[in-house]
Amino acid sequence: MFRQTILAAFAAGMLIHGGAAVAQTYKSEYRLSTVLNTAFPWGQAGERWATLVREKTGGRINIKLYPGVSLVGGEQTREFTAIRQGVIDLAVGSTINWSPQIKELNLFALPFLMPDEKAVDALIHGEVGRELFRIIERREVIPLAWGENGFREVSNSKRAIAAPSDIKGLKIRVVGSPLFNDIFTALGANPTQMSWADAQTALASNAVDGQENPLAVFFSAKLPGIGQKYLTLWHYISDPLIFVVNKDVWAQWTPADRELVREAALQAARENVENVRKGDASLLRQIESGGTVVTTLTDEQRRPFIEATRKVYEKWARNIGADLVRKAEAAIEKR
Ligand code: X2X
Repeated sequence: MFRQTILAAFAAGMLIHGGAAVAQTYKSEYRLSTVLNTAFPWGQAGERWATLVREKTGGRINIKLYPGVSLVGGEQTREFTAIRQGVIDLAVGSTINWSPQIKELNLFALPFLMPDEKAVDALIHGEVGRELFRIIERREVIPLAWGENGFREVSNSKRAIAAPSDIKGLKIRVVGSPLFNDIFTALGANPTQMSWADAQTALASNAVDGQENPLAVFFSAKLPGIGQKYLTLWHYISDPLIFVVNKDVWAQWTPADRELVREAALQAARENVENVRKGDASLLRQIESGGTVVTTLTDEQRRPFIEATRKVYEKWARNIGADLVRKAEAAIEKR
């Protein structure tokens, strides 16, 4: 009899809390926000998460992808606030876009902090990553997994960049917190903040000369086709993605379903990081064979860029929190 009641309650979309049946219906659709669509690893990661959740929950949790940050009219730096407010149920979001609300996420944009993938892993899979998740959770958003947009390389339509003097005077599109303005100003460039949607128009009309984004974005957004002829691999920052859920949505799900959503996020994130990393070599070949002039900085050539942005690094390290930055530096040192 009791068993039947439980089954009937589930069938009616009711959940059992502490033995008492409460009428609680899952939403028919949960809205997942990303900036990029499924032509990019980022959008694919969101889609994969949605698919895995649907499979694992037998369709109880139905997630739909809203790329182009369309739920906030393309204003990617307002995404985190919209997640808190419940306009967005889930997101796979960039640390860059959420750093205006969570200053600690600027950590990943400290110029030349992370020289390689191992350094990224030392942060996201270590104590620093756990601390950042606690900070996000205190802001009432539930973080589940770390993915990757990738190392951001600089491109422009005017000339090859091999030294800070080459970047002088170039109009460079940036997004995120004022940290990016500070970096490019210190290098003598002319940074201008705008959304990704506006950036593509601005690049196509030559309103700006250049931009910075990972190889997969540069390639799949077809930036060479709109005049971005010069690409410099300088690995100045890497941009992790974070898989999150709005906290009221999270609370609404049964503990068992929450675990399934978490597992799905971890799996989708792991696959996303693998895809981004193993895709880079072949992307680079395609970019080069398409006629883009690629400049790969040697360690020696990176040094003047590091020196030119050192004061910006120190200023923002204080802003982010000296303790957290020291912890990150130590973890990278030990990698
Ligand atoms: O706007 C960008 O450059 C992008 C797509 O990489 C981010 O959302 C941070």
